[in-house]
Amino acid sequence: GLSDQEWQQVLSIWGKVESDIAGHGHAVLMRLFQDHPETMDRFEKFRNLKTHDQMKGSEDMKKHGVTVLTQLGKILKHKGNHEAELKPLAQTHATKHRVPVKYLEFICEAIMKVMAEKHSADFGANTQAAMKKALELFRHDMASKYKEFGF
Ligand code: 89R
Repeated sequence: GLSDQEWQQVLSIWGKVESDIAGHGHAVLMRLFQDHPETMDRFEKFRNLKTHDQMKGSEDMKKHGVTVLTQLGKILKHKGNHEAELKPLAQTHATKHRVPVKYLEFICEAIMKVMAEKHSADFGANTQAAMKKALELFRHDMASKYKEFGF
């Protein structure tokens, strides 16, 4: 697990994400779809977006970015005691949306990249390492739940 200090670093930098959650969420999804276009096929509602400009102008993508990062923030604030939040999320993503664990790794990479771009001054080596650990814990526990759901 993470130390108290590591959680403090994670939640402190997350405060900066929350100052513009729509901007961050949109950037994360843009980054995910650009680096891994196959992930976009999971979304019926985004399949019509073909170009960079269409994605950039999509209010729907912005809205979904808020949904994803708000949920992730709720999970992070539980500092690892996130069973109650993770279970329903793992259930929909395993059994309904069929999102592979590998895709969770991709979005975590996208989150790290966006945070590094937007907050270079506050996202030093220690904070980056703490954030990476928190996202790894999230992915690890999602993967365990996936197994329980037979995915
Ligand atoms: C797909 C990661 C993630 C990844 C979808 C993916 C959308 C929170 C992918 C709709 C799809 C498809 C939907 C349905 C969806 O359903 O539980 O409206 N996700 C919905 O047609 C993540 C992560 C988080 C997260 C949520 C929440 C909802 C939702 C909340 C709505 C409620 C529900 C990890 C950071 C595939 C591209 C916290 C990815 F590949 F990136 F891992 N979701 N989602 N998602 Fe998804």
